[in-house]
Amino acid sequence: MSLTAKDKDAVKGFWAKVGGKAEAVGTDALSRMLIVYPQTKTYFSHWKDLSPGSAPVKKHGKTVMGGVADAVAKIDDLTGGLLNLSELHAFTLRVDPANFKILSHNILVVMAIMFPDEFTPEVHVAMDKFLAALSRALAEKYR
Ligand code: HNI
Repeated sequence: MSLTAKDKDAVKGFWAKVGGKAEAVGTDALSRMLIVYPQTKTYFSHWKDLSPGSAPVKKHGKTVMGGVADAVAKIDDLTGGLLNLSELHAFTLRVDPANFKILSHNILVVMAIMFPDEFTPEVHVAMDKFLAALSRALAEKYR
């Protein structure tokens, strides 16, 4: 189900409001993923401390949301725009693409908690579709 112009506007409008807190969102979403889906820890075993809010989790939470911000900027061509990131996750990191949906789910949960007023049902469906399209673009090189 592709993103409509209305979805894209909703994503960009919401991101303009919350983008400044991307590091906090990323840190909480990553912390939740590692706790709620402990199998994802295997990809980060080289980190010293995987506990919620730890330095590596904070740093990577910011990195991941930098990737999301990049995807918002490339919302009209996610597959092309995220090609390098897809290659990195597929070939170098060998991340099972099922995990993209898992992290996306946690990002939605955190956004709903942190921005109750801005996270309207319309924004919810647009962000859900956007993160699904982002996950699909990241899974592109697995085919
Ligand atoms: Ni992901 C590195 C973005 C999902 C495991 N990841 C990155 C980087 C970005 C990024 C950006 C840094 C690339 C670089 O160094 O140039 N990752 C994203 C985005 C999503 C995502 C936008 C989906 C919303 N990554 C995942 C998932 C996992 C994952 C679901 C595993 C469960 N990513 C990694 C690992 C690294 C990584 C591992 C390298 C971390 C490190 O220590 O360098």
